[in-house]
Amino acid sequence: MPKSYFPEIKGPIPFEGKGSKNPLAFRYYNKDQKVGGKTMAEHLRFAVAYWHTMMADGTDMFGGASYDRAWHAPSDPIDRAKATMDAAFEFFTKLGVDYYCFHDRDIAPAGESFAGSCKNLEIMVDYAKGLQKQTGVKLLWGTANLFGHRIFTAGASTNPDAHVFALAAAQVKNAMDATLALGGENYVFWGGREGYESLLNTDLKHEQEQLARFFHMAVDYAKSIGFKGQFLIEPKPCEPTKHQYDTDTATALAFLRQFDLIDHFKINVEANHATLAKHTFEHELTVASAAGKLGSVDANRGDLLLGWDTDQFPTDIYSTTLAMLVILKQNGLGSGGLNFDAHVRRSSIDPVDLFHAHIGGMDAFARGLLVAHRIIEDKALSSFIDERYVSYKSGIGAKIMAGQVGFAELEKYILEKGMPVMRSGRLEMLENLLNDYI
Ligand code: XLS
Ligand code: CA
Ligand code: CA
Repeated sequence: MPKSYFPEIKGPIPFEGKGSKNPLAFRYYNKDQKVGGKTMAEHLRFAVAYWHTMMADGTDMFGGASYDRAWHAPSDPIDRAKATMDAAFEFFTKLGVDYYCFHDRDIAPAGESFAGSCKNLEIMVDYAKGLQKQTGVKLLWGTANLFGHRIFTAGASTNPDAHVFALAAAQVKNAMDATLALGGENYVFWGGREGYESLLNTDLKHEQEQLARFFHMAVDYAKSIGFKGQFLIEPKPCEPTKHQYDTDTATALAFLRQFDLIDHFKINVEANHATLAKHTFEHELTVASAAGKLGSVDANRGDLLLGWDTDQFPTDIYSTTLAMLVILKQNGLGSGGLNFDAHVRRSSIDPVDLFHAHIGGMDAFARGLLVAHRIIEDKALSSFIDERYVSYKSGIGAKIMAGQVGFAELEKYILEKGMPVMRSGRLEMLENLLNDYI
């Protein structure tokens, strides 16, 4: 029997339904239950974020580690990485999720040299391969940590020093190799420190061109190794830099279009990054989806009273319902999924808290899925919205949309028909309706 890191959890976490009093059971997430044409597992494609769940130790700005993780005990870095991975796969299977996500430096420790880091990554990729095979758990996405090492303080691909750009490229090359080797279904680029503190020392135009070069190299390299996974950009407005280049979805899409990268990328929307950008989560999802570019989701939430990236587990049914409305409307996330980029609080020191946190997040999204599915089936919102835009379906509206009239014709129309009549947006009524469904 291999060592167990969660002996109190016999696993897999059961579905017990709404009335259950068992805190270690699902009330809504019932993996194989069909909602419309797909099972809940197929709709939601949950993933565990390795960096938070396995690597975090409770450290914050004001103090050091608060959790003792048995899997961090071995003193040799590779032994520690292997123990951590054993614990990770035990956690994935006991929880009952099909996917996980990692940065290169989460699964493998940095070495003394770049070559040493690559070697460590290779060792851990082999180890992960074995555990994936044993458990059936798959890699949703891989990425590279281009922000932790101090050499990346002034950015990775947007660094003013081309030597640092080269290091970042070499690291991403290896992280992509690792993602390919593990059958990763996507590869994520979050901006890390790709932004700036001050224009006093920054050539913004040059840095954006560097970033575009980097992405083109990534596209070329993926092609050369036969990586068919989806590339995703994850916008964030700030933190760690004051201004990040991939500020929000609209900005990232404009960047991709400007630099002829749009065909190669979709967006990974994170809820907490949306609110940091002063958008709602559903706004960011909708902007990405409207462009046909919603690829995946980092499922978490911020705290409205704290202005930073708190990465808490999602528990708000309104938010998950509104998110699932967007996701269902575009018929799912394709190769993407719902990655819990979230950590338990500094005071949640026990390994079992990791189960409570994920169970809550999974139930919140399962419930959001069920509610959103009913709203869509009943056309509860869409019939109102369709009616609101009905004037574009015929007459002058149809001509506007078909490009058959211009300003001169519309002036003539107004002179003939007179002033339009105002209509209520019925927001309060719709809010009540949403509450009825929830
Ligand atoms: C940080 C980001 C990061 C990405 C992956 O704020 O959320 O964790 O998801 O690099
Ligand atoms: Ca994220
Ligand atoms: Ca975050």
